Amino acid sequence: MLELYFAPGACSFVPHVGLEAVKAATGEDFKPNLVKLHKGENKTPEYLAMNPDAQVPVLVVGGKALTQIVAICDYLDRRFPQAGLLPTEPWARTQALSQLAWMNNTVHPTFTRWFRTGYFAESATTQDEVKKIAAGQLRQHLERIQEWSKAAAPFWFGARPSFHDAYAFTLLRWGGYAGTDPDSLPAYKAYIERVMQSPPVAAALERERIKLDTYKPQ
Ligand SMILES: N[C@@H](CCC(=O)N[C@@H](CS)C(=O)NCC(=O)O)C(=O)O
Repeated sequence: MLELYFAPGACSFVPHVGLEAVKAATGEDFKPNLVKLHKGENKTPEYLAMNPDAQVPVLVVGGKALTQIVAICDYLDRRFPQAGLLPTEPWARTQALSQLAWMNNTVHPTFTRWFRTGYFAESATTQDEVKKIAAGQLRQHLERIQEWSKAAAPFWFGARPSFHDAYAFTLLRWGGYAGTDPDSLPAYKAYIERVMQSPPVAAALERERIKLDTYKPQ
């Protein structure tokens, strides 16, 4: 059976939703393994043997570990084409991977600067600057996602929710911590409210016990 190592509210939500969509479309079940990051469960020798970067997600397939969201999503889509997770036409599929890679390698690391500022600067003054710059960049990234979300009908790729919808939810939720009020991005928020109601996303939200309730004015 497929296994997913995930942490509530983390980026592992993206393959988590993908696996729920696969289960709904094909009946293929998965074992969810909760990793408590705050307790260092991602730093044990056993975990580091699966992912030396000490990160979630990890997908285990037949005893072998697969890391990196973009690769995990590509694998799930190729293995379960009947789930319709990504477009099949070559150009549309590659564009979809381009958007997913951008969320993963550009937006996501900007949040890392906000959440884990201590990795990037030592003094409190410099950390404040790093956070302020990251928060401004995040806002711009979220505005770009809002523009894309206006084409969602009702989801990113049409009728069925997929990885991009899950990442869009995760990034808007994280934006709340960094001072972006979801109400200030009304089209994005309305789209995410639809996404949250879809059965695969609702199942993953329930398992992770998370909501879109993180906003704190800075
Ligand atoms: N590029 C990686 C990013 C993974 C990542 O940043 N994971 C974070 C959670 S969102 C993590 O596990 N961080 C470990 C920690 O915070 O200790 C991927 O696509 O899998």
